[in-house]
Parts: sequence; C-alpha cells; structure tokens
Amino acid sequence: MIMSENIRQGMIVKALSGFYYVDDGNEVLECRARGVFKKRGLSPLVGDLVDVDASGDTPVVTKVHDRTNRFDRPPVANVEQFIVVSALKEPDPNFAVIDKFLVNAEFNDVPAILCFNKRDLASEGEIEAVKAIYGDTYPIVFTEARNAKGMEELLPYLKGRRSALIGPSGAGKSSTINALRNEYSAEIGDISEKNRRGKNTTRHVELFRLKEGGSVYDTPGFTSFDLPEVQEDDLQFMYPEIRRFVGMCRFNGCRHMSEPDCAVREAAENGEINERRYSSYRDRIEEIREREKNRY
Ligand SMILES: Nc1nc2c(ncn2[C@@H]2O[C@H](COP(=O)(O)OP(=O)(O)OP(=O)(O)O)[C@@H](O)[C@H]2O)c(=O)[nH]1
Ligand SMILES: [Mg+2]
Ligand SMILES: [Zn+2]
Repeated sequence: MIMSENIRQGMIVKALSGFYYVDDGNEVLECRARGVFKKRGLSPLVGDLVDVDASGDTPVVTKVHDRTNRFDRPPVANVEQFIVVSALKEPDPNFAVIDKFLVNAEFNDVPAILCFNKRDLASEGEIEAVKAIYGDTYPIVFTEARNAKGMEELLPYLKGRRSALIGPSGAGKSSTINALRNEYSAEIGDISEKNRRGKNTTRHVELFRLKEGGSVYDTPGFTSFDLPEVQEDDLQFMYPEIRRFVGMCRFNGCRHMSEPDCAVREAAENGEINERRYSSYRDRIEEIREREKNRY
C-alpha cells in the first residue's frame, strides 16, 4: 500500500491526557505527538501552529512552527495579550500575585489588561480603590461574568487577538469565556463555602474562538506565581509608572529604595505613583535580592 502524504496545518486548541486537538480551520483533529518532541523537552503547547500528518489511523503532530513566545505557567504559546482576571470578592484580589504577573507580562513584552470580575459583590468604594492602583497604568475593566455583564467593555480589547485569561481559581475566567461566547463551553465550578476560594475547576488549557474575531485561552487558576528571572536593575522598567522616572534620580543606578534624592520615591510620596504599586516594587526588589542570596 502506498501511503499518501497528507499534511495539514492547524493550531492546537486543547491539550489533554497526551492528546493534542488541532483545529485546521475545517475540523478539530485528535492527534498524538511525535515522541521526539517529548524527548527534547519541546512538547507542543496550546496556541502552537503545527503540521499534522493525517495519513494514518491516528493523526500525528509532526512539526511545531516557530513561536513568538511560550510560557510554562500557564502552558501556552503565541500569546498576544494577557487578561489578568481577579474577583473583587470571593476570592479577594491578591495584589502581590497580580503585580508579579504584570511584571511577567512586561518582561515578555506581552501587553496586559486587568479584568476585575464579580462587581456585583463589591461596593463603589472598593471599585474606586482598585482603579486608583492600576487605572493610570493598565487598561482595566469591571465585569459580572455570571450575568454576562460588562462584556461590551472587554470585547474591544479581545477582537482580532489571541488573549490568555489568567488568574486565581474562582475568579471567573471560565465564566467570562462563556459569557463572551454566549454558550456554556468552559466548565464552571463553585466557590468553596469554607474559605471562599475556587476549587480548581479548569484543569487544562483550551483556546476558544470568538465570533467577533480573535480567540481566548482558558487556563487553570493558580494561587502563587514566581517572578520571572528579572535582574534587580531591570525591575524599574517592568513597572510602567516607575519607568517614567528612570534617569531623574540623583544617583545613576538608583534602585529607588532608600537612596537620597530619589525621583521615584518622591513621586510615590506626592501621589504621582500609586503608593501601593511603589511598595509592590520594593517588595519585588527584596524578593530578587533574597533569590540572589540563596543562589550560591
Ligand atoms: N457573584 C458572582 N459570581 C460569579 C461571577 N462570575 C463568576 N462567578 C462565580 O464564581 C465561581 C467560579 O467561576 P469560574 O468561572 O469557574 O472561575 P475560574 O476562574 O474559571 O476558576 P478555575 O477554573 O478554578 O481557575 C462560579 O460559582 C461562578 O458562578 C460574578 O460576576 N459574580
Ligand atoms: Mg475555569
Ligand atoms: Zn531613585
């Protein structure tokens, strides 16, 4: 029997239990991957553009095309934008984790926008407080995904791009995707009665198309996040509101901690830089110093 070459190109839209689901524009093929990927530690990721050999009984991913980027947590490739999703309540926002994720986005040159969900559970004052922290620096939208509210604010950012929704379990990432698509396609979980946290309902990454154009990755929630391998003197560039003041301090190489005549600290003191973001920057500097100390 002569095997005909039957190579198709498509995008991995789901990876689950050793199978890769490849959308070739016509249909979604359930594929295995060539063993060689795993051996080289180059496992295909959701978002990868791949070649599939569909001539045998089981289609096989034979080639992963060059990526624009890739991430381990969550495991995704070719992300054009991060949507950092938090609940305003249940669970409470974790600003340290949000900021680490924003640093990671800056570090990888991927734009980020903030989405605060469950606005039905928050007071006007609480919403204003969140705006005060991030509103001058990042696009920020407030949603009530469970009732499909606020999607018209979010959609303009999503059109024509591949955006990864990331954030803690229970924040409402899957609910947001269902609200955007107006159908129940991503599984939604409860909030634990005991500690008001999510229950890690989403366990795999999946890419969903939007009928308006563009697509969104649903990802599993996380509770902590490690800073990327950013150097101490580069951190100032990962906080856009601090970046503006770089070069204006008395000392070259000022880390904006306790140096005299520091333009950044002054800006934080007089409210030009949000004090919470400045103290977040300081915490990250301490974290990097701690990490360097423990390295040797
Ligand atoms: N009050 C309120 N609850 C919401 C809202 N959006 C989602 N929820 C609820 O929050 C819970 C968690 O929602 P999910 O969409 O599963 O959260 P997730 O971020 O996907 O969580 P993981 O998959 O575990 O990471 C569910 O009980 C939702 O009904 C909202 O706008 N307001
Ligand atoms: Mg989910
Ligand atoms: Zn300084």
